[in-house]
Amino acid sequence: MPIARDQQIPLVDRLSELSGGSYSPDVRRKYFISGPQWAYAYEGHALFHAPTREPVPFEEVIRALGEIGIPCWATHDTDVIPTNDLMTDRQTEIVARIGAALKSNGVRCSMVTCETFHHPVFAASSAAEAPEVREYSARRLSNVVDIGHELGANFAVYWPGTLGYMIQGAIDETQTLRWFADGINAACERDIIVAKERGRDTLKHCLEAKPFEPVSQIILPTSDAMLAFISSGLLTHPEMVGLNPEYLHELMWGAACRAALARAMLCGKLWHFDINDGYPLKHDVDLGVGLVNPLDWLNVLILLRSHNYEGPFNLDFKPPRTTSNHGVFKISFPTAVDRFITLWEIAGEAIDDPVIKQATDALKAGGGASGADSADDIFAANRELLSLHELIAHRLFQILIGQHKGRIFG
Ligand code: 3MF
Ligand code: MG
Ligand code: MG
Repeated sequence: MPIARDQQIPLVDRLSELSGGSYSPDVRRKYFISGPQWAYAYEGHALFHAPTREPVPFEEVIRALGEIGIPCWATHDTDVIPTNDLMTDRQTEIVARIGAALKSNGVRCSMVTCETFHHPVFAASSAAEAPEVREYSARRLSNVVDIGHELGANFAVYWPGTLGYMIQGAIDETQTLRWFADGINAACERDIIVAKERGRDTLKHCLEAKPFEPVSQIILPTSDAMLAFISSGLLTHPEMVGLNPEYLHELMWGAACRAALARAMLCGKLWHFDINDGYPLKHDVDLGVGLVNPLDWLNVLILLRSHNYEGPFNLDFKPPRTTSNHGVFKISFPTAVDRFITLWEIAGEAIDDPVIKQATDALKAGGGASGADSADDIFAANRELLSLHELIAHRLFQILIGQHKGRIFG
């Protein structure tokens, strides 16, 4: 039987209730989760897609985050301020309105980011050959630092989506990287001045890599490339610059995201993390966290919990194109948060699991071979222990689906 239009929202609400397992807003607020303006307000548009949803102004996004229990909000400058109003009195007015909306909904601005990919001024990237484009970029980046301090943010993120090309040969990559560094340096230098004036800490400036899309070749395609860039000597304040890896961006080039995060952590640069889901070696589908790779996600969170990652988890996903504005509010955002919290808590259980603990300890203890120079003796002494790797993997699966608590199918 067709579901009449006026019955559809009640049906969605009833089935959401029935599905259960959701956390209260107060519980959700205990986690360092941010909801980006652009994710909540995503209208369903893309290269081959016209919008399917209504625009959502920041007042409504911030109100919804407050009601759902997402404690932080993040934004690009142009998500909330029209390009031609940036750096004018209009910007001051809008930022004041944002501050008031955050305050009245009990939401905090954790991160600001400069949009350097959508407006045609950035058609040749923020580090284009034309000097006036680069001067404008430096002003925009510095302006975002000002907005960040005004709104109380602690992080600034930079995704250089157009720093590259469709067709190679026309630009010299080494030159482009030097110019890109000039922009980041301008932001850091501005930050040092503003932070001092306001008696605040400087922001954490986080670089976000993506292997391709919108341009086919991005010059800084992976988190590892970003790490090399940070330590290249081109930055005047490398200590102020770290990473914002995105789960799917690493998967897009075929990485083990967990290993990419481990490398960033070892460099002391894992500061901010965009969370979502999708498929390896495909485009940036930005699905909600845990919907495709829950076991991989569990493993990622085990790593982060084991190493006391304390940065934000930014819900950089796109509510599916067919979802209504009500669906974004009622299903997309709350369920993404709840899957994240569930996986985070399960990760805690896995870390404390006695089977995994004993297996890991045994692997580290080794078999105690006596002949230190004999490959055969060492191999023989350890022969049975390596089976524990697969047992650990099975145990993680059991913990993920609750089988360690006795759930079996008859
Ligand atoms: C693109 C992204 C971006 C960045 C954002 C923050 C629109 O794939 O992931 O989201 O996260 O620009 O700098
Ligand atoms: Mg992102
Ligand atoms: Mg993405």
